[in-house]
Amino acid sequence: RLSRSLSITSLSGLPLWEEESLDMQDLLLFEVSWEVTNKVGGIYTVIQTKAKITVDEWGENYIMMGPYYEHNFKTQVEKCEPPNQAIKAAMDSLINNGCQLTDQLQDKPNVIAHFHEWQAGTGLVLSRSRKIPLATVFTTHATLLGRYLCAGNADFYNNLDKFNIDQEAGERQIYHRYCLERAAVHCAHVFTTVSQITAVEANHMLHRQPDVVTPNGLNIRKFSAMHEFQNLHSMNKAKIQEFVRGHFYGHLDFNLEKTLFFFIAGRYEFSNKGADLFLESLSRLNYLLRVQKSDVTVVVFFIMPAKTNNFNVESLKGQAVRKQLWDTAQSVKEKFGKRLYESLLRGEIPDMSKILDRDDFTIMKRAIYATQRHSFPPVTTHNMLDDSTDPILSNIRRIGLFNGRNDRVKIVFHPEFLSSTSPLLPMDYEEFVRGCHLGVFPSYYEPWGYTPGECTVMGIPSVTTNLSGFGCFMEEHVSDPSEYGIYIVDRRFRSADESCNQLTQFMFSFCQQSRRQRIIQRNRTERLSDLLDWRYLGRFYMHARHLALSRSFPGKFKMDHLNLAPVSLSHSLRCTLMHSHFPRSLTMRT
Ligand code: G6P
Ligand code: 1S3
Repeated sequence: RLSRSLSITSLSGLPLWEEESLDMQDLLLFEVSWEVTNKVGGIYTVIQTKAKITVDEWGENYIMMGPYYEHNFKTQVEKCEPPNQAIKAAMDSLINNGCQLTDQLQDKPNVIAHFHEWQAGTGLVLSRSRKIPLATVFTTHATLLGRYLCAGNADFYNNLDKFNIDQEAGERQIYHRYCLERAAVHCAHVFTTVSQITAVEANHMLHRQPDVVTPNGLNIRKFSAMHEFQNLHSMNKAKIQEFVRGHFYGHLDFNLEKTLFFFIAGRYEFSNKGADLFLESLSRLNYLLRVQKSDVTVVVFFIMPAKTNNFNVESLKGQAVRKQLWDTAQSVKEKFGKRLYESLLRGEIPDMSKILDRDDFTIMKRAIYATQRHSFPPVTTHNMLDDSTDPILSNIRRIGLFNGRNDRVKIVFHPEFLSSTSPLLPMDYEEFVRGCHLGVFPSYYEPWGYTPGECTVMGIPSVTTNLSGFGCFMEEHVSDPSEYGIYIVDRRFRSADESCNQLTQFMFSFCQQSRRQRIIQRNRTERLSDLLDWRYLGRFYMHARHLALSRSFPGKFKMDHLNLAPVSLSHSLRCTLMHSHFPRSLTMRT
């Protein structure tokens, strides 16, 4: 049997492999996650975007396992026959005997089982305790305790080594889940996290240092010509502009050609995802744009799902009013055109002041009258169930960004993920991102953070932080990320107030760019996308799998120890994390 020798050399800290193909014939790879075909958050994106390169490598020997939801099954996958006897036997056994495992695996192929997160970890713990011969990998995309502590406003990074983790888990009533997570981590032959910052966190919260860091990639779609993705920006921006025309009807005293669209999107974790810092910075940006008498307007979208009972009337009315104006303009245009045409046929240039009659003017006046409103354009597009306590709304009330006429920063809070079938903003997420100018993701707790990466591969600049896996990765591998449209807010070495000013400054400078500068910057941003391609980052997963094989079946699979340099935390990052001060609390302006 061929052992795969890995020779790792470092290119800016990233390993390079000398490929040697592994004999896959007697191998099976299972990947198990609650988010296989089931979109809860970022793990779904990992699994879904990585599928292609894994299938390229493993073909029919790659099997994913996830929860069965009929709708997802019908819309995302195709039913097929089990690809081989071993799988068929396993499935028959499951079907006939409930979820019991038989000894089908004893003389069958060697199996690698890769589990994601604590929900799937149960399978890992059980298979080890029942001594089933599997090579196991466990990946955590965030530690349970880390997420809870941060969301609870703990001064997390300054106290990483001081938490009594058992006690903290108990107090937060997640002890059972935390134990499962910790057991899976310790049972796995190979443990991985999605970034180095989460590796440090895991070391403290789960007491095991990851063997491999497996950064998250994306499926990069390459355009043959640069202008293609720029055209997509233009087309999708036009759709957002249409929405804005409706939403701000009666208050459209700003120039849409000089209006920039910023957005934040993701799981609604107010301070973890940095919505607190963002709102405070927007208030400062509004002030700066006003005192500088800037003619630029910024419309900021918050796309974070919260509890609602559907769209609100005012937002729907906005789109209806816009549609009515459009229909009126079309019908008047048609009449105008017809009369003009008939007049030209008679060889006459018509009297323009008489070409429209009294009825036409009445229709137009009525349409204009309908655009009058006595309230500000709404901040939310939906009826919020927790309106009075919602953190985004409460902070908007505090800073007073109510979409007033004089505000240069306007806010639209869309508390639901986007959909191309929405009656309000009929766009899917990708179209929306392409149409925006800047994504802003100033997270405090973000093991990786797909959102800025997704912006990058679409050529849209974004803001991230040096507390996010993605931000650290970019800082490590790109000499000046801001040159490429990736602005990294320092939330590590600066006070919260300073971070806020830094973010304000990034956004203010962005507002001062000319259209030409923005186009050039988008071209540069898009060029970074190769770095995030699974074709490149997928090798970390390969490495994890090989390590697991060599640890679980040492007689059969050997790693070339001479060449193997473990992919672990870079020393400098570990030192920084250990010895730096991390500002936590954000002192809000009153
Ligand atoms: C793309 C299009 C251009 C358009 C520009 C608008 O680059 O190809 O035709 O002028 O977008 O850029 P802006 O940053 O103003 O939305
Ligand atoms: C997690 O999802 P989240 O947004 O709750 O996993 C993602 C995929 O690895 C990661 O990008 C994100 O930072 C984590 O937080």
